[in-house]
Amino acid sequence: MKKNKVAIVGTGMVGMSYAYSMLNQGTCEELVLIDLNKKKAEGEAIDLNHGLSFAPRKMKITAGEYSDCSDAYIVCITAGATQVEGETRLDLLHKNTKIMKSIINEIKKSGFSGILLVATNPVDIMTYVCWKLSGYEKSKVIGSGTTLDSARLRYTLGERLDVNPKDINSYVMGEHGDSQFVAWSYALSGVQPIYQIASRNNSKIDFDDLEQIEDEVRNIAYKIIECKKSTYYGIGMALTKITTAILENENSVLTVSSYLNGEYNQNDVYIAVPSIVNKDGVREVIHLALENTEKTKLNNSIRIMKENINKLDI
Ligand code: 6V0
Repeated sequence: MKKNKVAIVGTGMVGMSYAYSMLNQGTCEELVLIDLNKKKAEGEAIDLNHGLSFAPRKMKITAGEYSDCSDAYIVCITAGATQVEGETRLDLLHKNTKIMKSIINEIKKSGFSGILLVATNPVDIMTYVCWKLSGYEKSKVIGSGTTLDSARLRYTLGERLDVNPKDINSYVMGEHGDSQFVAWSYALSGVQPIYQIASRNNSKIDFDDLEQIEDEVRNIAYKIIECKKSTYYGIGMALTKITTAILENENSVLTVSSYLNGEYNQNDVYIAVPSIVNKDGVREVIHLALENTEKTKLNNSIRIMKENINKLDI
């Protein structure tokens, strides 16, 4: 296995935003683009190669076949149908399960033994589907989960508090979808609990604002889809961060979609919870002692995931 090789399956808006972000950040040494539409992958590879003179490091970028996954360290799946206006992420369930079946079959045939990163929606369920169909280790199949939603939260809180979003340590947990929630009891701006900031007189935010921010983060994808049909730059950068955490063995805390095996008193489900990500995939699921209302929200998300998984023929 090559330590610095990434393959992307799906060279649409998400796949290519991810590829472009990796090119700009010099995330890997070798990048293979795979798509049902081979011409599209070929054109994208040529276009990206023309940016190499301006990139921070050398990168071998090619359009390829599934057999190219055999020695990749990471294969990221971004292929599939997207939400159209009025559709939720869960509406994509059956269409994308069918697509995952064909893709996983091909990836397995290649002999791939690295880390599978899934971005296709509904991402928590598609990650479960990919794990189940592949038979790979649980910790080596990871969904992008709410990594993007947590970044949206950090940005929004950063703006409201006038603090660098990198210093906002706050997480969105649960489904990457309508039942997600913010773990406010663990939210910090730098070292200050957000709850403490919100309860102060004359603070920049109060408790009503927290509710409004949580709603805004949950629903912002619908606004983007209404304005420009789909969302891709944010997820492209979120996938790059997860990739860097893996390739650089960072032990970064990210709200990826992880398999629960007793954590949060739950089993046999993939859901977004803060997890430590390194060269082995998910090294550890962080089991937070959530407040009762937060526990109820997480359990609700998990119930929705399980109900939908039960509808699938996998
Ligand atoms: P897109 O731009 O339509 O690209 C999809 C690509 O997948 C196209 O190039 C297709 O040719 C290709 N494709 C379809 N079927 C197959 C197949 N069987 N094998 C190989 N390639 C195939 O979609 P976009 O890139 O915008 O979105 C892709 C997926 O990402 C969708 O499911 C989105 O809902 C999802 N997103 C996930 C996010 C997250 O946070 N996890 C965020 C945004 C979008």
